[in-house]
Amino acid sequence: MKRIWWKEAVIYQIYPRSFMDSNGDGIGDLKGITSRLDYLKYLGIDVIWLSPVYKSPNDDNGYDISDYQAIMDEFGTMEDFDELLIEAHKRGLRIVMDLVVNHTSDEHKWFIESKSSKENPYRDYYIWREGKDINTPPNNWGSCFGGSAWQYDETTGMYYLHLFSKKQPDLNWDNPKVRKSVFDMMTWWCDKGIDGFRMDVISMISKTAEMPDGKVTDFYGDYSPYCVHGPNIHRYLQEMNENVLSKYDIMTVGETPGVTPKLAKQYAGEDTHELNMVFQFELVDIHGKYGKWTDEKLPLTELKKIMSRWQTELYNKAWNSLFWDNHDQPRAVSRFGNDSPAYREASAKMLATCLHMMQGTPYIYQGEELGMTNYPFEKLSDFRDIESINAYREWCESGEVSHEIFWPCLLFRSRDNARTPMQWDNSAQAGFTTGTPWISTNPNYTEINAKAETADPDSVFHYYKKLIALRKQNPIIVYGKYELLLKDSEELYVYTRTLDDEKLLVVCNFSETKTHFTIPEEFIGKTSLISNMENTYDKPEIALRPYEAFVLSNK
Ligand code: TEU
Ligand code: CA
Repeated sequence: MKRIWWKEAVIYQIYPRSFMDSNGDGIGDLKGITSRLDYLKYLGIDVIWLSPVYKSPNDDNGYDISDYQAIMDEFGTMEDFDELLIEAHKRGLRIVMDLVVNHTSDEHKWFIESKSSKENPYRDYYIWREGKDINTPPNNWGSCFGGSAWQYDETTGMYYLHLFSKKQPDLNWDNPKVRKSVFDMMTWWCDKGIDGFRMDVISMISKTAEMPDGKVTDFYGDYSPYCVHGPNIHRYLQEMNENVLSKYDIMTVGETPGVTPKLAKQYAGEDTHELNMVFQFELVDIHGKYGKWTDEKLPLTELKKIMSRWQTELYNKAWNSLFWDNHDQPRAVSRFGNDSPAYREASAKMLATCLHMMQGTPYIYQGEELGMTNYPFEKLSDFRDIESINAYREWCESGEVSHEIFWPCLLFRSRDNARTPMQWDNSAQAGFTTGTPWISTNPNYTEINAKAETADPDSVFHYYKKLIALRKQNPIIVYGKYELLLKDSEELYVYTRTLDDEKLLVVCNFSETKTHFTIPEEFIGKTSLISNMENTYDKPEIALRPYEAFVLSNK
């Protein structure tokens, strides 16, 4: 079979603001990342996905870009970036940039021009509409970060669309000049030698021409039928592929909220000439009474159904990306495992086994390889994330929901759980900074840190290192066919991978209870690839301990 580097890679996501601070200002930076490349090389990852490092006023921590071809002041200089790229390539590590082109910052020169007058050549770089009347936006759509999705602008007396914060005006992709400006910028980065793009909310760049009111879900109307998977989305991505992507040996992964396996086969089909893979959100974008703000855990049978549908429906047609968390999600071990002292390590290793034995490219979010946990926020001023702060204000301070009900949901789902400083060692501020960090360090850094774990062969870190090595040694893990077993079990996640006459059995106990399992005959007494607890697996009947996980081969 044709071997492709991004299908065999393990990708590590860095959120630069929280990864490593080299100059004591409490904010992570590019030189800090360069200083930690050997750690990443030792872990065994192949590709770094760098969350945005471009110039930005940081209304949404870099996802509001004011200059795509300059580096954010707090993160350093373009020379620092060039050094990072050279040092990464020296170590055989690739760097994938975060492409945020559904919107820019309102401080981008394009928007400053666009809002200055209706006749400005950049006017149609953005989406301007007349209000229904002076105080009423063009429709009832709500922004992801609270409030209306429309901002009134005095200068020209019109509203502009912002699906995220009002400092993130949406670009008008129907304007060919916008597409050309974006493609030129992408070419500039590819010519610098980067290795690909993660494309922020790329499923949202094509909107319908008509923009009617949406169905009211909480405070505002839902924009998604008109702004997600829009009429020209595939044409624009094919145009991007033809003008830029196809000219370089790079990888692309689309962040596509709302994507289904059927749509993914178009976005990331083997021969659709769009993207290489997409992130699906069926597993993480669980919604309850207050939108995403819920502390409900997904039943295991539901999780298995979602994961299995993606594994089977994309097989040989498109490529999966595999993740438990990222900079927008709570910490995996707190959400899908058990972060109590008794079970944190075992459940972190179990989750890693479950994900890294699947078909697709696995993504590790910074600190996940250490088993880092959610943060114990105590008050609203502990938060930094615009989404979390606005949500508390919109739901709680409005009187809609009591603090007692909303606070546990905020604690459980806030993106800030993933944005506390990377825990390097047990020195002050976990070795992340010599200054005061921009967001508090999790107090459990004294036990959970890279220095302690790289020195402990039984640590979560070394378990991830083993899994990454297994993927390189066993093509069946990359290319084998997936099949779910025991679909109705609420405790065990059991599946097989098959490639030619080789077969793997993956068994994960997602529960805190001892659970009986019968090992199929063909695996008894053969090879145990990896397990997170001492066991022999040489007889059919076993009782799995809480969060026990193992992988057997039929060879
Ligand atoms: O996130 C897109 C997105 O859908 C977010 O609303 C995310 O799913 C949600 O916050 C999870 O609760 C991307 C980036 O990953 C995110 O950091 C940015 O804030 C957002 O786009 C706007 O650029
Ligand atoms: Ca710094």
